Amino acid sequence: MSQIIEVKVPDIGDFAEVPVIELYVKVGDSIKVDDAIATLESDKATMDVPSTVDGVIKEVLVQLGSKVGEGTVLIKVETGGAAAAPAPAAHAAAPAAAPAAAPVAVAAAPAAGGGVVEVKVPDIGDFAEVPVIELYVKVGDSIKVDDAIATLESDKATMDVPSTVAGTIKEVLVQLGSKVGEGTVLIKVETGASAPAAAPVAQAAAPAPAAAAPVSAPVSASTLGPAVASMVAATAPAALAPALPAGSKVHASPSVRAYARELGVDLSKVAATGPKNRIVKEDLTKYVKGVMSGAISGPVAAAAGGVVGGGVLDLLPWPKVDFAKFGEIEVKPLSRIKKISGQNLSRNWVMIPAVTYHEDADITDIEAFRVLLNKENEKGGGAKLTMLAFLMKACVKGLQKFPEFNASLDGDNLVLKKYYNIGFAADTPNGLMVPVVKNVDKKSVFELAQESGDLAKQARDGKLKPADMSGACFTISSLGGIGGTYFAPIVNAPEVAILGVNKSAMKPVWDGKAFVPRLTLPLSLTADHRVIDGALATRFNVYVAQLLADFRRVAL
Ligand code: CAO
Repeated sequence: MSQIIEVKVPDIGDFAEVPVIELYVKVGDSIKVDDAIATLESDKATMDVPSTVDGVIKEVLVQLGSKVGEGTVLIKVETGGAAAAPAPAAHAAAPAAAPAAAPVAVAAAPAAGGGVVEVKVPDIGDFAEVPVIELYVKVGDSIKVDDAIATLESDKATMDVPSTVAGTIKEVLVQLGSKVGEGTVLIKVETGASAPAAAPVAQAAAPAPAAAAPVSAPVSASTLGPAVASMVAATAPAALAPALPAGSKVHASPSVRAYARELGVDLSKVAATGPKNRIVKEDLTKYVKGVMSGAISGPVAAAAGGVVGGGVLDLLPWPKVDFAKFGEIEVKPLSRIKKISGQNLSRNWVMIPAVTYHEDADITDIEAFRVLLNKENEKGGGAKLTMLAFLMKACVKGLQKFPEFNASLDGDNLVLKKYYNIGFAADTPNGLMVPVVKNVDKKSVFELAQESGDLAKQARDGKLKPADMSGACFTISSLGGIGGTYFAPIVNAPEVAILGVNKSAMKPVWDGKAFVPRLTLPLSLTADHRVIDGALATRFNVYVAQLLADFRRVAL
């Protein structure tokens, strides 16, 4: 039985009249739990309000600029009979994530005539250990009241922490990934008369180029992923003039920032059209389209002017063919999963300079061992051991030996993870899904077989939850049950490598005296060349093959 459920603004602290500055939904949209409905902006912070239900939107009760407070109904959603309605009224299930937008109350007032003032994390609700996912400041920067210091991300929302004072930053006490809570000191700022009035080194040293002046450097890889950047460079060898003067702070909601991070776009290059010079999602989309086509419009266009269209790599529009002219056709919409995974795959294919490396692993002994254990197990009724489970264990050992594989690129930094979660591609009737087995290093091969089997079943039954598909460090794509010899899997960003596996086959292997039959497993490792070079990738492959050839090594 379907029902209509209201989704309301959760507890957002003491604010009663907070404007809606972005609205992501319209009547007729389908929405899932945690999808953003709108962004609200108080004096001091912006916050996304996520949906608490799955369903189809029947009514949108606010518009851009509407003033809302706790309990304001944002949308009415028709939930399907099968839809998991976590609570009859949305407010009951209001995400605890609602970041309390309370102003920074804990910062001391700037001392008259100057002094060093600490700026702390304000009341952010019940969250004590919220990671810093973006940091916008460094020592020596000058900062104004309301300039963003950092973005924090809880389970359900992201929020910017603005400065409450103006001055020069003397100390930055957190870094990317630091866990913070209410009261954590983020920065120390020298305020007042003693603080330099003018912009400090970073800004003074980099005057903004005039928008119309061509710049000689090519488009930087950090502007947009390197593959895109190189396409643009080929088309328009002039660099893009920044939309903002170098060093300026950009204004954008957490969701826009997250989207920009996903696309690899430097927001300072994007021209803002939103209120108070905010970058809205459309600005970002327009910027990316402009870069992709080499026809940047607005303030950015001037720099590329005169060059666009001259290159050999101009992107052509997707071919539009009237197939019916040539014979009978049937039009079938792509499944939702195919649409989403298609976008991710395209981005990863275009933006990651990936190389695939092949290796053969001798799995004669481990396969015999697996078959033996499964026979023994049949009697006991235990979980069936799969090659995938052994592969997971071997890969984690590889990640531990070569930590660059257990990493993600974040701008100019490499984030090295100390946990070992492995995603695996699962072929489902609706398309490709990647469930994630967590803490593989702490589980036995039996547990891994059981858990990956359960997750693969849930994937096929369409029952995976977002949490089951997040947090992977590395992915395995096994086509071994189907066949094939080798293939080139696409890296699942922001991971930096993926291992593809095909069907094992008996092959003659020279042992120094004679050819002997060995069961051989073809491995295909694709790695992001920005992080992993060919020598390292081959070392990883050789190591994993060694572990599979003699699984006792995993215990060492
Ligand atoms: N070589 C030879 N045989 C293999 C093998 C290999 N590398 N891997 C699995 N097999 C065998 C299994 O032992 C099993 O045989 P039995 O039934 O006789 O025991 C059979 O093939 C079927 O295995 P499976 O594929 O169902 O199970 P799995 O645990 O090996 O894999 C899963 C699970 C989820 C990885 C798999 O079902 C799947 O969905 N694979 C597709 C992944 C995919 O689509 N990748 C492409 C992504 S890019 O487009």
